[in-house]
Amino acid sequence: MTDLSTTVAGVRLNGFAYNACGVNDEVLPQLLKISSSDSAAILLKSVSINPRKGNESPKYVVKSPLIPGGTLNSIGLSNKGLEQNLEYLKILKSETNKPVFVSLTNFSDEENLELLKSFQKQNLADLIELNVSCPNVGTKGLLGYYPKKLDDYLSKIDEVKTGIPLGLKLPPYLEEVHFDEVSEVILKHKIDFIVCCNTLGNALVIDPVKESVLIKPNYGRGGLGGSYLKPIALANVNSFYRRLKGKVDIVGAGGVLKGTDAFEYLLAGSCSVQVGTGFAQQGIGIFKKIHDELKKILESKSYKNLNQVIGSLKFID
Ligand code: RRO
Repeated sequence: MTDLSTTVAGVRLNGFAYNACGVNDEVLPQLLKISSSDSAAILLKSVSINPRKGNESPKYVVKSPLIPGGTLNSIGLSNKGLEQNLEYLKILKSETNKPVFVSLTNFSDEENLELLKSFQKQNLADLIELNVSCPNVGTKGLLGYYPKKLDDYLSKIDEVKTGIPLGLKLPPYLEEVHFDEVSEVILKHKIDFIVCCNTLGNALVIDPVKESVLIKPNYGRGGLGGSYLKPIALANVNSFYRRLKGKVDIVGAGGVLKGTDAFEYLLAGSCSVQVGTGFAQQGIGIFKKIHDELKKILESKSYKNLNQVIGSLKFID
């Protein structure tokens, strides 16, 4: 029997995969559905202090022959706000033993600190993910792409850190120097885990028949997710794994649609994966599917647990 349990920043999960932030995780009925599924944790949609409606529709292409391998979104950070999410957390923690994770928006350092303090005071979240990589709001640039600004921001966060493990949801990086610089910042601030990675921002999909974009916001551009992202996200996981191994846990995200995808993330160095596009396209059953398929793969290779595989990717001499 292969054991699929794992830990992220010391939090025990009884499976390898859980829901990615932003897919079917904004309101209580959706969260309760995740709670009763095979998702190994429940991750709430990124929270801002005030409720937000997000961008105008159409804003999310989930299944289209024009983008068969993935999704395009410019949801614009719709969420029910701090107060409501604190309430959701209370309900979820009283109804389930599953770990419940929170994601915080990054509109300003002040707002971020207030959000962080509120969740720390309530002390119910098992993990807090700081989303420094939403590609669809604001024009000041993604914090994740500016290591110096990220460093300054995390210095403020350091001052209010408590016992709840803290992680960063990072954007996809494409340059070696980014992996070096961001790793340095992560180690300096003793970040407990990272998630690699958010959608690839400002992608454009065109309908040649209608001669039109597919989504309304931002001239049709949005975050690209799914299979298109997988090779990039795997490279991000492994590039950080080689730098942070043993010090910072890495959660993979991007195109986990089946068991083999999850297995590849394990090889690259992930201790867990988030499922976004797969959940949006295939529904709640995907968590059991990935669990069963991954188990089969590991058993066929006689692996007894995930630790035997994490980061064991072979390179060519
Ligand atoms: O809500 C969104 O538009 C969104 C967010 Br917060 C994010 O982190 N990543 C994404 O692709 N969309």
